[in-house]
Amino acid sequence: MATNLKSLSQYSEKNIVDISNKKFGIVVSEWNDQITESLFSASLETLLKHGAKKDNIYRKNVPGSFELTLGAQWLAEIEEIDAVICLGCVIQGETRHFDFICDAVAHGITNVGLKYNKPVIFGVLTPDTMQQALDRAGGKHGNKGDEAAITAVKMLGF
Ligand code: DLZ
Repeated sequence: MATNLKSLSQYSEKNIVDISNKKFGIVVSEWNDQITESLFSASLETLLKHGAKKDNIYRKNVPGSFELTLGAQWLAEIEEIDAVICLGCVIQGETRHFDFICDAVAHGITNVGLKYNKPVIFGVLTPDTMQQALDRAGGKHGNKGDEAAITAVKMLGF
């Protein structure tokens, strides 16, 4: 993705662009799928609402959030794909698994975006409890899948 240099007179505060011809990859972790399916539905709905075409949206499932990085790489390396959204949910447990997975996926996703020079969005919930996850997957704190999609759209406006 080449950066589209805009002067101040062309600047739009909301940074929303025409995405009708943009292609999106969405990587969905199957772990905690009650949550990640809800994140996916919200992401999809938001992309469609902003003008993306269903035929331009590609979904890949991975077993857990740890695998989101490689899934993101497989989609990001496809030249036609403009942005990748990674959706997962890692719930704090009693093991150190949580820290390893969260650190790995945060760094991994960042690196994929830098390597392919495309937006690769971190739509991963890292709550302490399932209730907190539900609150952020269509509950009282909204839906982070929607926010992840908006972030992708905004980044395409740069
Ligand atoms: C192993 C594991 C655990 C304990 N917890 C979660 C979780 O809360 N959320 C999640 O997305 N994945 C979890 N996983 C699976 C790992 O992400 C990964 O799939 C395995 O460690 C295999 O690499």
